[in-house]
Amino acid sequence: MGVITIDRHIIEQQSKIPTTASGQFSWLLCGITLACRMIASHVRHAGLADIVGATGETNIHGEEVQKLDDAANRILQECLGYRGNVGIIASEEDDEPIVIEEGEDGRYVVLFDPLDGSGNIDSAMPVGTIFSVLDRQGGGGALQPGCQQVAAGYVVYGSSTVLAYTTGEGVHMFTLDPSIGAFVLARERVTIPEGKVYSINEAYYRDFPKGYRDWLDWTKGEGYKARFHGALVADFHRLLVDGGVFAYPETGKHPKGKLRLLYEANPVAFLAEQAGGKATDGEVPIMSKRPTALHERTPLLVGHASQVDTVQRFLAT
Ligand code: FDP
Repeated sequence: MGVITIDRHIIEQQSKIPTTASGQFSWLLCGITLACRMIASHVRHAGLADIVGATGETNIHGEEVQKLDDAANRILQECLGYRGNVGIIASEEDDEPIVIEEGEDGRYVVLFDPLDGSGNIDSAMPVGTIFSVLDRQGGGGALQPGCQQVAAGYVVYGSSTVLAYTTGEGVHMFTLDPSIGAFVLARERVTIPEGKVYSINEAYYRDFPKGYRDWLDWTKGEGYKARFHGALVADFHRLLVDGGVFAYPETGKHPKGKLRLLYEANPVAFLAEQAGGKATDGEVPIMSKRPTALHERTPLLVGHASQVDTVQRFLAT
């Protein structure tokens, strides 16, 4: 069988689905994986080149833009801009979506957070890229519910660089082999193990809704471990590998949750469901939510199905 690179995997997956077998969709996904390899190289060289620290600007969310945020955003824009089939791109770093191709050729919308957890850069902690792909053929633009995603994935730039993606046929994981510059298949059809691990910023305990506080109290003495990286992609990757549950609920500072529905919660929810898990905002499934704004925020509870159910029982009381 030989080495299965991500490009080969994507093409083989797509050839199984006659409606998307034109190669156009594969060409689009290969643009994302190329961009992520380039971002990985920037992340690895961050301490060596003059690309650590802030640009001095703030983004639409009022957050300081890091130099690597800016570089990662430009790389994705560039790699997707010439695909020919990308109509709209929307990024955490840009106020408005960028229209690349108005006509029918611009069939896909790509939404992304180019460098998730960028607060981790200066301390050499993991960061990531996360993306969601929508089809415009049903007439929708960037504001489509998550259940209409045609692909989603992330790359975590950690002790190794790992990519996971889904096109609705399971979740597949690849490791970047730096010696050949390619993502190589590591695991196919990943499922979330149950795992007694929770990932939540417990420093906000007093600010969480009562159900979350009751659940956190209950976990003590139940054999749980806590893991929180401060980067959604890294925490979600750990969850896919080791199991458990991740939550970022409503807080006083972020009454609607902190994470962004379209390019953080939706792709994570699609991956989680494809890996046998669940993702909810505490009331409704994340992928059923109808977005009304590009940078809309949502509470997020995601993980192994039975672990999510346990939290929800506390939320319901
Ligand atoms: P960041 O702002 O550094 O990009 O995307 C929001 C996010 O990171 C998530 O990746 C992460 O889970 C969360 O914020 C961490 O927020 P807190 O520092 O409030 O815990």
